Amino acid sequence: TRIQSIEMFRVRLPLVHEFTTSSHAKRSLEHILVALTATDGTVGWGEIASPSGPFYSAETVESCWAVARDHLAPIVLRTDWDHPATLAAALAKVRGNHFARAGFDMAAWSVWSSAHGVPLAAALGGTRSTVEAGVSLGIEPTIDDLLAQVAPRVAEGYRRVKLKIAPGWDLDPVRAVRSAFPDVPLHVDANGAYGVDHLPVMRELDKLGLLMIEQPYAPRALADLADLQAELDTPICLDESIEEVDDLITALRLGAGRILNIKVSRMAGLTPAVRAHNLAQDHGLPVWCGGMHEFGIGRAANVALSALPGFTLPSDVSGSDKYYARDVTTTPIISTNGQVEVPTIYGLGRDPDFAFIQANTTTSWHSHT
Ligand code: OSB
Ligand code: MG
Repeated sequence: TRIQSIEMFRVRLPLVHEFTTSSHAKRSLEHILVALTATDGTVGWGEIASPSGPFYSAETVESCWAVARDHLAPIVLRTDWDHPATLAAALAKVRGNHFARAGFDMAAWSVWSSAHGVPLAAALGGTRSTVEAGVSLGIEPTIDDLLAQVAPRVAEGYRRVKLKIAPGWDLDPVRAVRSAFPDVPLHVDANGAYGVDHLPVMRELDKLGLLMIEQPYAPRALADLADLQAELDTPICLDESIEEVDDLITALRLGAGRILNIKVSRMAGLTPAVRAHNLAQDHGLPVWCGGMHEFGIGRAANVALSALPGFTLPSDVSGSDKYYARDVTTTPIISTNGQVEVPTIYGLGRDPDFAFIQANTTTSWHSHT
């Protein structure tokens, strides 16, 4: 396969509800949509879902845009590939910049699965026809505000609720949700905001019957995470710590966690995400698919990935409506009673709404052979 043309669109969409994590708050998101056109006319879309600021990872929308334009697009235009893994290997000559690379890897999988007439999920090795969806809820001004966010999601049938925590917003809100919704599977995500000095808080969290504690310590603190896991009954789930399959090998050796959140963006695309899934499965480590508030393109890729057999825990693949009044695809992703259908049509299974994308594009860029 040869790509003859690349288009990029910086698209800004407002969030229906402000989202706050341990590091920052956001009201709207700007993601970069990538469209690749092969010489045979097949088009594939991908999404670079980087946050605007360098708080989740070192990348920003600006850094993604520059790296995509100056380094990744030229590689895509000059590489001849028969499988997306070949293109991913060429893109991996660029170190880091995983969100930017993920957009192109995802678009290559879209091209490949369309050209071969197979659904993306099947192309990746997926076996499920529906995937289980959970929701991720941000830090709220008050516990009552948080309970008001949890109630409708539980009523909608989401399979688990994840609460963002940070020092000062942890035991009280989690206990309040636990007692208001005693049967809802619950987990917490600290985005690395704690450290070894917070062991007493971790011990209290350990008593709350949580499914997991996601990324309690900083991304590189694998040795301390291993010590913490040895102290706790609750599984630690790794997110920011695992950017490379090699990080997962280290984490498995150390025993730094018992669950893995696989994010397409964080891993640099679907190709390494599938490899991480396979390695985790070999080691009996349950995985689920994390999100970056993706628009419909990246969200469709997350649904396809979640169809792989090792994704045995509910993924952050909530319906588009949880974040956006209107999405960039002609049909939104819908969760019904906590289940999202895996498309059976070839390719990504969602069509971009081109007029809507253009209407919300702040900057676009085009390059061709
Ligand atoms: O850690 O999982 C995270 C969003 C931005 C940055 C980090 C994270 C998140 C989420 C969003 O939790 C989950 C979703 O996309 O539904
Ligand atoms: Mg996380």
